[in-house]
Amino acid sequence: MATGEPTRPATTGTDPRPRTPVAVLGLGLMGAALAGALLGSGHPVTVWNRTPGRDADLLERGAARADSAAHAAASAPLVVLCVLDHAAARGVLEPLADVLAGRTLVNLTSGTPEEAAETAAWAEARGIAYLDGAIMATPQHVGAAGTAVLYSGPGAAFDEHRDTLLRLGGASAHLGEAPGLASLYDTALLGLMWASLAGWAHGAALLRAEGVAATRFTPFALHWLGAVGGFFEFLTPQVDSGSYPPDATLDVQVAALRHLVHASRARGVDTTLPDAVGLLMERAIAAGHGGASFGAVTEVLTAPAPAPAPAPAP
Ligand code: FVH
Repeated sequence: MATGEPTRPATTGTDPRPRTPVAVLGLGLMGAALAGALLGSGHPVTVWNRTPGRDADLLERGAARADSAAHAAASAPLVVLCVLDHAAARGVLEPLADVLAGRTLVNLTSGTPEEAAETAAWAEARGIAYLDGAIMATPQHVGAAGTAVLYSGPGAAFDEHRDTLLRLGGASAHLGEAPGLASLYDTALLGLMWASLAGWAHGAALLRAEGVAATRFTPFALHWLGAVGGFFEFLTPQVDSGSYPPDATLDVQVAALRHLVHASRARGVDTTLPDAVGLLMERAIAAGHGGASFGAVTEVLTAPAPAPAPAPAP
């Protein structure tokens, strides 16, 4: 059984609310950070990891070690799972069905919306309250007030453990009952991150071609991202309404994009990124949105690509 097994919820500091015991399964970089944040918030924490020996620091901080995942899960009403991927998660969970019944399982392993729905159905059929979650942070930011962990699944399960879950990230939110929502938001936000990082990298490469260091470029990039955030807010009601009155038309913007392609080519900088953005803009223009705002690009992103023009007759 779990050594030093917690016997009752603890309280801590000035916050008199009792601390729910939590079991943490998976002590990789993220799992260890999750367990550490809960320990730091006064929760009794029992930990388990597939490979022994990754819990030394946590034990020193008061965690209890379980000699199996089942013993860890049996130690707490709230079980947090954070392992490599969906296959690993299901491998851990399958043998725990009986011991998890009647408890709340929070799965913070990355996966697809479909995998989340599959695990949610597995859990529901076994009387396990299941929340899927996406951690929008790296381990060092777990537990911070500004950190967001996005959850989906039964609102009652989130409400029951809200205080505990908010101690993993003060900006966390419950997105809705559909189990795949957290993963869908996660992948959408990661897409925004990768596109933004790609845009920054392209700009840094373009300026480096003229001997300008990234340390000079990034402050301007950060300032400009503030304005770009304003563009998001300007376009949001347009995307929801399907009406795109322009601040700058796509016709005007695609002309400016061609300047980026020209400047890149003239400096030997790859144009894959601006070419891809230009393709989307051209498709929206071809669909009749040349006089619309950039928001009209969403119309072609959700529509099938036009069939390629037939090859000209010989
Ligand atoms: N690290 C990060 O910044 C990101 C932030 C966003 C969310 N991700 C997701 O969190 C999951 C865990 O990621 P991680 O960074 O903790 O990953 P590792 O440090 O490599 O630890 C992996 C743990 O998973 C265990 N594990 C792997 N395979 C299995 C298996 N078949 N059965 C049981 N456990 C397994 C591994 O155990 P061990 O190798 O120590 O025995 C680690 O505990 C992940 O979904 C990220 O996408 C992190």
